[in-house]
Amino acid sequence: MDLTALNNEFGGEGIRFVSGPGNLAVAEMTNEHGHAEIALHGAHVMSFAPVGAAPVLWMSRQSWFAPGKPIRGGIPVCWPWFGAHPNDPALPGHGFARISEWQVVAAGTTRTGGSFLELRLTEEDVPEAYRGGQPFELLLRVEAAATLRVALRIKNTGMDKLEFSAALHSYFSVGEIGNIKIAGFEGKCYLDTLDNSRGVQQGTLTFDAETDLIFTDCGSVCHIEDPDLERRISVARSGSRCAVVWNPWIEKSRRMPDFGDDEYHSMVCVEAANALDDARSLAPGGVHLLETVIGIA
Ligand code: TA6
Repeated sequence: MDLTALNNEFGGEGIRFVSGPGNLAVAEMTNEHGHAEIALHGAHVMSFAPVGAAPVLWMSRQSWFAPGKPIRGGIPVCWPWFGAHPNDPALPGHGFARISEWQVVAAGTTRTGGSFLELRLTEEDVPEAYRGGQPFELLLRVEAAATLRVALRIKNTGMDKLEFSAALHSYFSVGEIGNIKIAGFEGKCYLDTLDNSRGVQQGTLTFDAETDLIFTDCGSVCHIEDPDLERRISVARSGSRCAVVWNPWIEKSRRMPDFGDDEYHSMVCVEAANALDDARSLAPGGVHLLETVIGIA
């Protein structure tokens, strides 16, 4: 659907569809509480900020904005697998949902004056190379106000079980990675994916090297304490028993073409995930909801 048709059908108070980076179709949501931008490509939340606040989500200045390519930053939707495909490394990392073109199905204002957008993906919308799996329906609902709510609804529309892992892979903007602390994982078990070791988090989480931890059964809220930006970002999850915390640090940043060499200083990922033992299986007709709610305290 072109921008004129999108604006005619779904545009309105606080919501308009514009041509964004790479000429991607982007929904701009603006209301008295906050602002957010969502690309239809990948149903990708690209930015969010409460009114009067600095951007909460991080975006690489080297991100791709192109068909078939994932956007580096914001909130990638990782589905139907998290990380590398379990059997075929040639398949795209973190699944095909974030490199597919989603359809707008609803948009408007919420009862409290926020804005919402709903996007849908089914197997017909998936790039040809990645079709052939179980039938499914994904609905992503984004609500932007003073907080940002992102809810991924996964439905098994087929006749066999639908198995998947997933994540809402949120990138947060921070003043300096070496100065932040993340509270909320104290005493929680994790898998360190860098060496496949297991451990228990001692105290708040701090950063002085590449960090890629999957907390396997942790609480539903954590806080990013940022002394440089003088703020505390809350990250709440539901429909997820595991959270992923990632910063690539120097060497991995240099290996990623869509990630500036020095950009690791200004970001951290805290992801609502269904990964490892929290991967899910839906019976025919079954539904799962994976959600994250982000705010500034
Ligand atoms: O969520 C952490 C992680 O799985 C890291 O291992 C790293 O690969 C990151 O995701 C980014 O993955 P991407 O495929 O977007 O480069």
